[in-house]
Amino acid sequence: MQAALAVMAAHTVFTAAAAPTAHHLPLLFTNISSHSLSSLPLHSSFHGVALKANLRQLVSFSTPSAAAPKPLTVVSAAKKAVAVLKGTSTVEGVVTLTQEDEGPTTVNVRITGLTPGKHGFHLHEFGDTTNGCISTGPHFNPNGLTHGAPDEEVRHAGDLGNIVANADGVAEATIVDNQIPLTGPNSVVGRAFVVHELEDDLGKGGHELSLSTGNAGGRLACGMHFVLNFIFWYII
Ligand SMILES: [Cu+2]
Ligand SMILES: [Zn+2]
Repeated sequence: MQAALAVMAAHTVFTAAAAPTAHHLPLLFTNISSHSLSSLPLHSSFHGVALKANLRQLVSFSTPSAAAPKPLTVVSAAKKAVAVLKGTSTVEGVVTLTQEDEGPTTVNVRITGLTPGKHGFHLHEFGDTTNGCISTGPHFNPNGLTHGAPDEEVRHAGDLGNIVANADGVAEATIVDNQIPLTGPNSVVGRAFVVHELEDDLGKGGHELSLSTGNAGGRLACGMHFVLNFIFWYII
């Protein structure tokens, strides 16, 4: 039996109205905007599961055959997401995430308008910015642990430590982390990144807030407008 490896990428912007029936569309590309999904009555942890089912159906529908479509076996998937951070100040930025299959997530961060030095950077629980960054809630913490450094076992999943702004107020960082996958129950989709006014003390500052927030001060900018872009490698 011969098997060939092929690549299929996904690229379709779902609107809130189209999302519930998206699996009927014979499209090869799928971009999921959590900004539009957030208006749907879905719990954020549900997104990854729903997405998987829809995408598998998309793959089946797209088979170019007059006969009954043969199910395709997805052997690898690269996932990508983007969040645009904004706030009430001049601080703004873009966070890009990529994940190969079930491997670690690579987070590329570029934020401008900061004061030089360290700033706490976290994934917060809710992708809700209706009341500014405060409505993103606490640090994403599915395991019920206390706040910590990203390289420690005891940490919130959303604890990504500090990013460092240079003299021009620009912070650029690449973070590789195992606790913030792009799909599944602990998915980043439907949550928000937040950059803070102050340095995160990583739970060691001895302040009353150290074990909950790292005492990182106010929330300068936040973003939850994720777009998921899947690229599949599958056997035909
Ligand atoms: Cu935070
Ligand atoms: Zn935390």
